[in-house]
Amino acid sequence: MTVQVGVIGTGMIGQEHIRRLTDSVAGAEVCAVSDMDIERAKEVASGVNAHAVDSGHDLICDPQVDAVVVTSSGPTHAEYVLAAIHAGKYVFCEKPLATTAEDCLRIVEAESAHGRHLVQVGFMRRYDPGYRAMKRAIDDGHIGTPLLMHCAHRNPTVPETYHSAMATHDTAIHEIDTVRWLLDEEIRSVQVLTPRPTALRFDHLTDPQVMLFETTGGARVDVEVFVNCQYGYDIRCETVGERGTVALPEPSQAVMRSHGQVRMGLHQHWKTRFAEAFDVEFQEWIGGVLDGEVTGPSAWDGYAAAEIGGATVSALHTGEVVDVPLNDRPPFYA
Ligand code: ISE
Repeated sequence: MTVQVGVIGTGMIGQEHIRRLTDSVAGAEVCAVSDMDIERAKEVASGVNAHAVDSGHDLICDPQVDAVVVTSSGPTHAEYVLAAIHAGKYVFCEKPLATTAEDCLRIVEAESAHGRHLVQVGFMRRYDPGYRAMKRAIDDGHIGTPLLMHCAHRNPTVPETYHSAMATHDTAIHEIDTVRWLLDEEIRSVQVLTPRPTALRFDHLTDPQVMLFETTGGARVDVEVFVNCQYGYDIRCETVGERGTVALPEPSQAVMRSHGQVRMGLHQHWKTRFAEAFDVEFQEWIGGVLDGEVTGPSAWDGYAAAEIGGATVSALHTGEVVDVPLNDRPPFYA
């Protein structure tokens, strides 16, 4: 059987996922797309033999659509995810699940009331081979109890529209999710340090930022977010345990030896650095839809990331240690 997928949002990431679902993922076909810009939707649709529909809500109700992918702008996510749940359709939503913790909770409540897991959030790092190997090493006890994690998230540059809170909601949200997933613990408090800013940034932006998280089990995590590092897209993570450490490998690139030097290229964009992770993520999601059981990052993970993100932005503004006001996890998401 082939899953007929409808994609809401045909911007950069929407087009990437449409291409991926068409060319790389087995068992899926994109049958419908929508966008605020209907001309763009028509153009993208014609490239993959799909049809363009007038709105995201029409796409969700389209009887041909089995499952929905939401890649429209963040503020529209909650209404589309809620509509998909009401229609009883599987929905893959790019991060963030919603722009407020309250809206994430509405989704959690709607899905729990529906009684079946329909929502998956696009935290693609859980599908990256390096992160997966790290998770296995931790779970298999190879480094003992994890005590510390050191992470860095560096982008070469960001546009002028990027502001200081986006360092959390748009960028560190990936580390927030991976820390919770790797350690299988919640983040209970956060503080943000702001070193001397880089001169190579727009004035309104605090960059770099260092986020210090404490988990419920007492592990400490530092996350450097530096979005004007100039030199490349560089993601680092090392977990320090009682008996050893485990770190992400250098993403595979050709190693050149010439002119008396050893050189290796660096990724410049998350699209290429995490291309394999995105492919695996969609293949597993489609497999889950076909099996009637999606197992990826849940609406609860989307809610937790939003709540921890909110506390992180408060910590940036106050300079204080801020406790994360996380609700208790309902058994439905155990
Ligand atoms: C972007 O939205 C992403 O999700 C990337 O992974 C991240 O590196 C980047 O900072 C974000 O803007």
